[in-house]
Amino acid sequence: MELTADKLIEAHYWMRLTRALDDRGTFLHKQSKIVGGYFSQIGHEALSVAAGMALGPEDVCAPMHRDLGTYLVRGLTPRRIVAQFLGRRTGVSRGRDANLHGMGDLSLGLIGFISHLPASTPVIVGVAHAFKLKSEPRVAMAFFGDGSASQGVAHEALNWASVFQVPVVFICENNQYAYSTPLSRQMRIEHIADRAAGYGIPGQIVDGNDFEAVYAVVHEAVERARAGGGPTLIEGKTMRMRGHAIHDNMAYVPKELLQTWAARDPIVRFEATLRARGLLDDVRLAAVLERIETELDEAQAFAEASPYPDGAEVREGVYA
Ligand SMILES: Cc1ncc(C[n+]2csc(CCOP(=O)(O)OP(=O)(O)O)c2C)c(N)n1
Repeated sequence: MELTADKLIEAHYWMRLTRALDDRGTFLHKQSKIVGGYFSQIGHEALSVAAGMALGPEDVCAPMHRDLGTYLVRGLTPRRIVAQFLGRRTGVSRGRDANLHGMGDLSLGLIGFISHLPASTPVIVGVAHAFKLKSEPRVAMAFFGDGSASQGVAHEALNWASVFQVPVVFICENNQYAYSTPLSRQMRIEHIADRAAGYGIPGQIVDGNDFEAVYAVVHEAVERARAGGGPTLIEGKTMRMRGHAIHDNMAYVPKELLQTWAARDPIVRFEATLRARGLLDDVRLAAVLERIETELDEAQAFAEASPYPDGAEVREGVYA
C-alpha cells in the first residue's frame, strides 16, 4: 500500500525521534544518570517504525530491546521512556527497571519486553490465538533477532502459529550479530526467512533499512493475517550500528562491514527520498530536529523531577 505524503512525513518524525531519543539515552548514560546497561538501536529505525505504523490501533505487539521506534509509534511518550531509563516512578515499569526490559503497556497494545529471548514470541502467538478464538479482527506482531531465531521457543511459536493459522506477523530483525556471534556461527543458511517453508507459511526478505519497502511487506502481512490468511515470517536485513550494549566497543565487527552499512543508513536514505519528492528541505528538517530536541528536553526535565519508587510499592503488580 502506498503511504500518503502526510504519513511519510509522520514516519520521518518517528524515525528522527527514535534516533534522537536513543542518542539522549547514550548521553544520559555517559553522565551516569542511567545506571546499568544501555542498548542502542541505531540502524533499526526503519524496521521498528514501519512495523509499528503497519499495525492498527487494536492490534498488539511485543517489541524488544532495539524497537524503540515501535514503542514510540504505539504511543509510549518520551516522558515515560526517559523516566523509565532513569528508573523513576513515572517510568513505564514504575521504576522497577532502568532499561527497556519490562517496558510495556497493554492499553497501548504493547506486551512488556521479556528479557529471556525470545520468550515474547510464544506469548504473542497466544495473543493471536485468543484473537482467533474470539473471532476478533485483530493482529499480533512478534519481534525477534537473528540470535533469538536459534532458540527453541522461536520454532515452537512459528510452528504453533502455522498449525493453528493464527493472525500473527513475525518480524525477524537480522542485524548480523548476536552479542559477538556473527551469523555464520549462528546458522548454515543465508536467509532466516527460508525457514518459513518448513512451517508452511510465507517468508519474505526485506531491506530493513528501506522504510517504504518494510512498510509495504509488513502491511501486506498484517492485512493477510487480519483476513484469516495466517502468519508470515518477515526477515528484515539490517545492522546493529553500535555494540550489543553500551559497554561493548564491538571490536569484533570488521570496520569495512560497518562502513558498508553506514552508507545504507535508514534515515539518510529516507530523507533523500523525501527531498526528491519535495517533502523535505533544510528548513523543514531543522524544524523537525528542533521540535524533537524541545520534546526531549521537556521529557528529561519531567523525568529528572520525578521521584524514585517507594520501597513499599515493590510488590504492586507482581504476581506469584
Ligand atoms: C534465553 C536468553 N539467553 C541469553 C540472553 C542474553 N542476551 C541478551 S541479548 C542477546 C543477543 C540477542 O541477539 P539477537 O536476538 O540477534 O538480538 P540483537 O541483540 O542482536 O538485536 C543475548 C544472548 C537472553 N536475554 N536470553
